[in-house]
Amino acid sequence: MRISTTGVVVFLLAFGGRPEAAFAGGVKGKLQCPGMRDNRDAVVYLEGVPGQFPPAKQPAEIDQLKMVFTPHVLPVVVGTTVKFQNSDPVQHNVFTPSKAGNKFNLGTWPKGESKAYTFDKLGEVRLLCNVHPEMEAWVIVTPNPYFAKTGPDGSYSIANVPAGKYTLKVWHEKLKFAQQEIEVSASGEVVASPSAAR
Ligand SMILES: [Cu+2]
Repeated sequence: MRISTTGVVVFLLAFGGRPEAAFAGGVKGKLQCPGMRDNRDAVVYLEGVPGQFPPAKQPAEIDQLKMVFTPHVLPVVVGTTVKFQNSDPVQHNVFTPSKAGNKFNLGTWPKGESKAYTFDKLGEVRLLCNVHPEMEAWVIVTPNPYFAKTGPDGSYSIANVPAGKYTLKVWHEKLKFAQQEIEVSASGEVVASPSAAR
């Protein structure tokens, strides 16, 4: 069998350097969050993806700025360390009543300082500040990096998902969404837009 030079070049152009791209698809959709200001801050994630998913070496970060936790919702892979920064000229505290956060209380610290916590359990972790009761944020600890957060228009996109059958779940601080079974093929995109139960 003879393989033409042109054929090899075309093959390399198509698959060179990123062989995983040939065996992965994507999941995208658009969610509606009825009764909310807009459709942002829902976390869409996949359960049942086989494999080990080490957390990023760089910590994620949540800032306390102008009396607000930013971002308000932070999805992370289990094992990820999050650095809590205080950028305000007043003292802030960070604690959680949530089991998935082992009910930590990191203490209270001034502007320019930070403390870190490593999230080692799956689930939702509600963050509060005992100095300012109106401050609230959420860390959503997921089993793998196949998650996305919706933007104001409700759209999300999860890229480079290995082919397989998974359960697509949605977390939202106030709404419950139906979960959905999906099948991702080696290429191409699955569209999944589960709806919120009222
Ligand atoms: Cu505070």
